[in-house]
Amino acid sequence: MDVLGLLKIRVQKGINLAVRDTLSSDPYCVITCENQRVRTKVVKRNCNPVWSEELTIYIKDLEDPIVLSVYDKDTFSGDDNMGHANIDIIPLIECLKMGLENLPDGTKVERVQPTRSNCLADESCVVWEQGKMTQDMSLRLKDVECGEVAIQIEWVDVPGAKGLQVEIPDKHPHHDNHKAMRSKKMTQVVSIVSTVRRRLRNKTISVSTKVLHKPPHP
Ligand SMILES: [Ca+2]
Repeated sequence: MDVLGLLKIRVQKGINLAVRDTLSSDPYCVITCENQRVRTKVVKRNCNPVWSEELTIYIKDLEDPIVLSVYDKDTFSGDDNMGHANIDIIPLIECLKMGLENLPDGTKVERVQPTRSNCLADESCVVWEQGKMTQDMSLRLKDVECGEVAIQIEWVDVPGAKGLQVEIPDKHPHHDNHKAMRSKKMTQVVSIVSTVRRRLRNKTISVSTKVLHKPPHP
C-alpha cells in the first residue's frame, strides 16, 4: 500500500461541549481522513466527556485533511452535530523531519500558536518525551456555539512505507515559518562547527588519538 505512515490520535476529552438533548449531550468523536472513518465510544449525558481512546489512521498524502467531528448520539433520530475541527499534522511532521534524537525528556521542540487557519484553542507544543515526538492540541470546534477537544498526536513509521522523505506542501501556512527555523538551525550548526575549528587551530581542544585506535567491538 502506498502509505507514508500511521498517525496515532489519542482523543482525551471534550471541554464545555454543546448541549443537544434537554440538559446535556451523549458525545462521541469521529475522525475522517481520505476514505477512513474511525470513532470513539459514546459518553452518555456529559458535556465534559473523557474518552481516553487511541485511534489510528494511515496517511497517504500530507495534504489530505484530517477532520475530527463531534456528534450527540440519539436513539430515535439522527445524531446531532456538535462541531468539527481540522487536525494539522504539518508542524509535527516538520519537527520529525529535523531528525532530532536523544533530546532530554520534555524538550519542547516547537510551539504552535493558534491562528485563523489552524483550529487550536491554545498554544500547542511538539514535545520530545521518552524517545518519541508527540504534540498535544486543544482543538476549538467550528460551526457550533461552544466546545473544545483535547487530543495528542504521534507519527508512527511503518516498515517498508515511504516514510517522511516527502516535501511539505508549499502552500501550507506553516511552511515559511519552518524554512526560517531550519535556516536558523543551520546557522547554529555552522557556528558550532566554526567554533570547534577555531579551537582546534588554537589547540584549546585536545583530540585524543586513543579513540581512533580503539579495537572494534567483538
Ligand atoms: Ca442524545
